Amino acid sequence: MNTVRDMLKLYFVMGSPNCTRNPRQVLKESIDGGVTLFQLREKGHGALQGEEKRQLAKELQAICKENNVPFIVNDDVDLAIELQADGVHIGQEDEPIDAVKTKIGSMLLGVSTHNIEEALLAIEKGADYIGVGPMYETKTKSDARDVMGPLMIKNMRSEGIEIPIVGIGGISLGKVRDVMNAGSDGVAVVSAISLANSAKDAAEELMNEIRSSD
Ligand code: TZP
Ligand code: MG
Repeated sequence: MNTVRDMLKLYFVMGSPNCTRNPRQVLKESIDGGVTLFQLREKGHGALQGEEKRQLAKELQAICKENNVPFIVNDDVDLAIELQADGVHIGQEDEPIDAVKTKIGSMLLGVSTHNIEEALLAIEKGADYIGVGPMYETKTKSDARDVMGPLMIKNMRSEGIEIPIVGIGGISLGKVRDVMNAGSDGVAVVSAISLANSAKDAAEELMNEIRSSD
């Protein structure tokens, strides 16, 4: 069984609006390239809803299962429970962390955080890992907070925060090492994989940079 830290190494976050081709194919290729964790984040312009979203979620979950990659659902706690996903990821604007924790029981809980206070609260309320970002400028999330850079992760570690951390936001090849060296356990990316000509090559190249940061 992989630890949460292992799973966070190369965390691919994606929904159909982030892809220019079939998200099932993009996911499969990315896993072939070494993705260690997948989050369905079906959000933004053109995002599927209702039954269409449920169907996509089931198909992507099946691809994850076949390839032993844990499957996380963004925001939609009810869908995560219905599908018995491996986990849920929530932000500061979603349901309170402790309420979600109670609902999901032993499923993994990830929480997006932007400062030390939010990180400490997430830990207190039972998060299994935290996302920290945006590390860099991103076009993917229209309501992203101000860029904080890898320094925020370094500061969290200096404050004694030991929970598994994944940096997110604008991370692409060449930026991975700084995020890892700041104390991150991995990198979470959307467009660096979802919009690459080859999701497999993109994931492989990112993984090489992650490995060389150790
Ligand atoms: N949360 C903070 S930034 C971001 C999310 C979901 C989007 C990251 O997308 P990209 O394409 O990797 O910059
Ligand atoms: Mg959210």
